[in-house]
Formats: sequence, structure tokens, C-alpha cells
Amino acid sequence: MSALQSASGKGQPAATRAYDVVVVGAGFAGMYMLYRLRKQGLSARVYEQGGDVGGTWYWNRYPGARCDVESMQYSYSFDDELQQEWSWSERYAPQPEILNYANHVADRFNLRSDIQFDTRVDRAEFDESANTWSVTTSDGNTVTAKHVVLATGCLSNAKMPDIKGLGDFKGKVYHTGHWPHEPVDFTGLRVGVIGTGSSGIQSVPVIAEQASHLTVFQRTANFSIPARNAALTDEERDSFRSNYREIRRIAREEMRNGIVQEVPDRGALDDGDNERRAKFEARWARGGLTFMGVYNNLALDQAANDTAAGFVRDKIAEIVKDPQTAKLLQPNNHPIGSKRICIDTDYFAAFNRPNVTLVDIKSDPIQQILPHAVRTSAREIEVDALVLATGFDAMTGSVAKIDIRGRNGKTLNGKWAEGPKTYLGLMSAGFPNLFIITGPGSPSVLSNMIVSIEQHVEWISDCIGYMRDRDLVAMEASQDAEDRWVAHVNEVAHTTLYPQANSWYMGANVPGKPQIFMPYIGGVGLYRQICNDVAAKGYEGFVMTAAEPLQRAAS
Ligand code: NA7
Repeated sequence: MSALQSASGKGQPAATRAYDVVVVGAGFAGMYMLYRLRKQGLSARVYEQGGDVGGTWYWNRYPGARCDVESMQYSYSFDDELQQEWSWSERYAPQPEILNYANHVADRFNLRSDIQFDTRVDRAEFDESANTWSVTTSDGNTVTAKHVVLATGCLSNAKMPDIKGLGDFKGKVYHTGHWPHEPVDFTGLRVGVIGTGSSGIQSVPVIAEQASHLTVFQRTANFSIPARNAALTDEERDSFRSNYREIRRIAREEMRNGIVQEVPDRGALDDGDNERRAKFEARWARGGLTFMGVYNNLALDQAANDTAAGFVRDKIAEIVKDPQTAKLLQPNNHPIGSKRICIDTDYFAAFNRPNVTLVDIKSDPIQQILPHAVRTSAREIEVDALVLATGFDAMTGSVAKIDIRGRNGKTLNGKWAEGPKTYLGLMSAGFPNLFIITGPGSPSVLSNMIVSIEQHVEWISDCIGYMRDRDLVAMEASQDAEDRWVAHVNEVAHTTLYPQANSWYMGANVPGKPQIFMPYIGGVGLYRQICNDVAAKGYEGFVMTAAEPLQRAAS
């Protein structure tokens, strides 16, 4: 009996259902994975812990939440009708619109019938005799699958800060990464926001408009560039739509981060002071992530980076009227871009409002949360509600929550105790037939996620097709290929300024997490080429196991 037939489950207890593939997560990665697997005629079951599709855009509903990649480029490219028919309203789509888009895709391709919502995958165990995975879910069921694909997302495991007394707080506590579905109204309330990463920076100006008073607790000042968000015009949309084929090709093949933009031909120190300042001014006026693309060495050369960092610090001083507040808001402990640069709408200007106060918790740390206040070493600040914009256990956090056991019963958590180890970010030695989408060791969070997701999904589905065509029952990364890739990822990271920052790229935001630069910084174009070459050479660096004759006859 083929897996496809047995997956129909006719006459079988649910506990023995067998699928070709189990996919964990129904965000953009899981949805496209399902679409591809179905096209290949494979049976697939997707488990999603949320109540609907959308992944990060399902959970991150905080005020002001937007994508920092421009909407026309933050969308699927795999179906031309889809990209022609969908109409983004703004340069940077707000979270509800991105979630609508995810729902539209699920409806359009009828994806929900193979997705089980409100269900976590708790455990996945590889059965070496059958070459299948046994997957146990939070509803108590166990199914088997030839392959498991972790589409668990990179920023999906919200991190609660370990602050004394948090449980004693009498008001409402919200985490930006786990925001309620019903509207939250801060009107008339004294609100405290803890954290000034992207989520804090996006939400502060919006909350400031509602709250009677807003106190922002900042541990590390962050670089942020104005988004210059605006409604998209028909001309802008049409210009993308009529050139999508070429735009997508360039994003995939030629760009380091999967976002189409001008490629700089010089370093920051190749221009004189006036010319450089004029270029930074032009990018600041244009707004958005491409600020960092004005020169080709901002991520590589400290002196070059200093010019961009200094420019942004000057801008902060121009915007923020109180010199002491401005000084606190000027980042000074990491190179610009080494933590993910933020894109904001009126963040720095919000501190000119009479109802917004900045508290520097580096010099005046939070000691305790009291029932109605935050107590720092110097004062007690009364608040009615707390917003924790404290980020995520990024890249590995959601994988670590699943008890994954590979060959010889070894756990993935045990193997990754000193940092994640993968070959190409796609597989980890000792864990056959287990794929990771945008995993550590791939460009993932250093890129336009949808570009990287599409590349991984297509590579994985091609790989599964290759195995099926050749009666291969198991595939895994060789230890040697993995070791070489881990060393390469690390080596490339250390040619840049990125490892200098205590960032979530490094795992530095989670106490006790090993500090290793997790994403691959070589660029999506080069990375795609490497993955394609590996596949063209019969999956070089992977070990394939053929089916036993008996197994072949039965399948
Ligand atoms: P980030 O970027 O990880 O930011 C988290 C912020 O919270 C950051 O300012 C942290 O300060 C701060 N933080 C974390 N833990 C604490 C504690 N215990 N006390 C005080 N302050 C704390 O998460 P975001 O959600 O903003 O953004 C994540 C990504 O989503 C972003 O990069 C975009 O790609 C989208 P720290 O810097 O660690 O000193």
C-alpha cells in the first residue's frame, strides 16, 4: 500500500496514519511546502499551533506591526496569477494586510483541508528500521511520515523576559510576538514598553498616541531609518507587475538579501565627506532598508560603518529636542546593521511628545515589577499596562521546543547544545529525511524571507521527488559535509562586522544560549548556486539509502 493510500485513513485508527510528509507550521513556508507536495502527488499533513495560517503574521498583531521589506517584493512569486491579482495598498504592508494575503493564498489553493490547526508537534522520532518518522502531536495522536519538514519560522518563539515580579503585575501584560486577537485600547492608560528592537520601535509611536503616558524602557539604543511609508499608486503597482518575472529573477540570483535594489560600486571612504553625506541624505529621504546598500563595505569595514552610524546619530540628535534623551537614543555599542536595522514611522519624534518618557535601563536597571509599577534602581514608575517587546528565541527556539530524536535516539537539542549545526541550513547529520526551511546555516533572516522560503521549498520538494524516482528511502547530511559547511558559515560571518553585536543573530539575547552567528551571510544568490550545484551533483554531501528489495516491492 502506498503512503498516499494509507493517508486516506479508511478503516484505520488515526494513530497509525501514514503520510509521505509531515510539515510543521503553516506560515509562508509551510503553506508553500504543502502546495508543492500536493502538486507532486504526495500526501502531506501540516500541523500548526496557531488557529489559522500566517505564522509570524498570525501572532505579531501589535500596534504598528509592518514588514520591513517593501510589499511588492514581500510576496510569493511561484504563481503569476497570484502576484498579478493581489493588490498591496501601501509601500510597507501592515500586519492585517499581510495576514489577509496569507488567508487569500490558503483559500485560493484550498490549503486548509490538509492543515490541522491548534495542534503542536511535540515529538518526532526516527524509526531506523522503517526509515520513517513517528510524529506525536499535542492532541495525543501519532502519525508516521517518510519525511518531516520543519517550517517553524525564525521569529516565532516569543521570549518572555526574566524580570522579578512580572507575575505580580496587576495590569495587563502583552508580548508583541503573542498579541491578542481582539483590539487593545490603551486610551487613558499609563503604559510601559520594555524593549526597543523592531517591535518596540514600530509600536511606540502608535501606543504614544493612545496612552495617557508612555514610558519606554531601553536597554540598548537601536539604529532606525524612516520607513517613508505611503500608499502605493497604480503606476507603482503596475510597474512591478509588468516586470515581475525579471524582478524576481534578480532578487533570487543577483541580490545578497533577495531585495532588488541598486548595487553599490564603491565603499564609503571612496567618496569625500560632502558627497558621502549627500548620498546618505538621499537614502534617508528615500527611507527603508536600502539605506545600508548605499556603499558596498558598510557591513565589512569599521571605518566605513562609522560614517553611516555617525550620520544616523546626527539625525537622531536633529529630531529629538531634549539633548539628554537624544544622547540616550543614539546607538553607540554596535556597528550599524550588525543588529537588524529597524524601519520606523516617527519613532524618534515620539520622544518629543510630553506624554513619552525614555528610561535607560542600562544605567538604571529594572529591579522588579510591582503590582502597579516598574521599579528601577533609581525610581518607581507607575504603569497600568506593560508591553514586552523583548523579542524571540530566534532561529532555533521553535525547533528546540520539539523533542526530535534521530539515529540512535540522539536528540537534536543535545546535538545543538553548543549551537546549531547543519549542512546548508537544510539538514542536520544524524537526522535523516528531516528538512528545515530557512534554518540556521542558510541566509534566512538576512534575506527577504519569502525569497529564501521559496528557494528552500523548491529544493526540498525536488529532493523528495529525486528520492521517490530512485526508490531512495533515506537521505541525510554527511558529517564531513556538515562540518565543512558549519566552518564556512562561521568563517564568512567573521569577515564582517556582524558578530560584534549582541544580537539575536548570535543567540546573544537568550541567556545561556550558545553564541554562534546563525544565518549564512554569503548572500542568497551565491547560496542558491551552491544548493543547485549540490543537487546537480546527485546531492553531494548527502548520504542516500536505497530501499531494500522487499520494501521496494511493497511500496
Ligand atoms: P529584538 O530585535 O530582539 O528586540 C528585543 C528588545 O528587547 C531589545 O531592545 C532588547 O534589548 C530588549 N530586551 C530583551 N530582553 C530584555 C530584558 N530582559 N529586559 C529589558 N530589555 C530586554 O525583537 P523584536 O521583536 O523587536 O524584533 C525581532 C525581529 O522581528 C526584528 O529584527 C525584525 O526582523 C522583525 P537588547 O538589545 O537585548 O539589549
